[in-house]
Amino acid sequence: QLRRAVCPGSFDPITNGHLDIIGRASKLYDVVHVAVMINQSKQGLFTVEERIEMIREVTREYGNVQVESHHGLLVDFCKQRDIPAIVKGLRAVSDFDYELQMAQMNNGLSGVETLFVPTNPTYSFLSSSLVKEVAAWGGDVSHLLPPVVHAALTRRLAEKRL
Ligand code: COD
Repeated sequence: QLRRAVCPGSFDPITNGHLDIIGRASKLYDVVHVAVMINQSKQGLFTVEERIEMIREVTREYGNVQVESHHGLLVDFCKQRDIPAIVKGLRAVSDFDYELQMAQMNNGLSGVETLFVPTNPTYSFLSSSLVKEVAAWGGDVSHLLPPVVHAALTRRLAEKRL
């Protein structure tokens, strides 16, 4: 039986911080599912399809990463695929409060476990929303994103300015 885990998120867009966690999870599990969770109340900068395409491209080299979207509860995504573990990155104590709540709720709902991986300190301040804000004001974020994602972000922000 293959050992599976899921890395869930919005990934709007995927950053080097996300990628670091996915890459580390891919060494610990046979298959890592990346779940792009659909949140209809949040309008993304990228469509879910675009996010999935970018994640596929930057995780291809790992060889054991499967990328899908999901509309609904994360525990249902896990149940449908027989995934017993959620892997999350923890950036700072501030993440812990909410992450602990979600981990306990998810465990109570279905028994799924959550494992926390400490963020690589290089990326402890990094979030998709900060990257978008800094890039929108012309700041250099090229060291925080995979090159294809940085190119896509630059293009999308230029389109929005037109
Ligand atoms: N370094 C390391 N890890 C990072 C970094 C970084 N710099 N940035 C993000 N991460 C990791 C974190 O583990 C984070 O949780 C994950 O990547 C995803 O980050 P985002 O910002 O893309 O996604 P979020 O925080 O919007 O994701 C929240 C979920 C979509 C996972 C959550 O809302 C969810 O599970 N929703 C589904 C509905 C559901 O089941 N709700 C009930 C939950 S109890």
